[in-house]
Amino acid sequence: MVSKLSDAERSAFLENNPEWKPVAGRDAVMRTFSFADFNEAFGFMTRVAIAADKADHHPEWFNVYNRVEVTLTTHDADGLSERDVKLAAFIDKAASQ
Ligand code: H2B
Repeated sequence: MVSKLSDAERSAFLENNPEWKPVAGRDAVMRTFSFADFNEAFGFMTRVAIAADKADHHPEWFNVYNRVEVTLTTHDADGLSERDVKLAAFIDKAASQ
């Protein structure tokens, strides 16, 4: 069983990661990434997909050409958990490579 972030943990995450925005109506966060072209966007998605599958924790995402919208939440916890915090850190790193 995965537990949800406490209110303090959620606030700390949002404060330390202002590019990740809370999603209206659900306990989730979202960030949009823009790349030079589809090739770079898909390279990013591939790196994230491999790490996410290894961790058994997967993003919700939407891609159009060079843009990738990523939503993170933990379905098993019905809200944000430490798994989303870890995946967000990996995603931010992958996007800057
Ligand atoms: N990804 C996300 N984002 N949340 C989950 O709760 C989750 C997941 N659960 N990936 C995993 C898969 C679960 O369904 C499998 C059975 O381990």
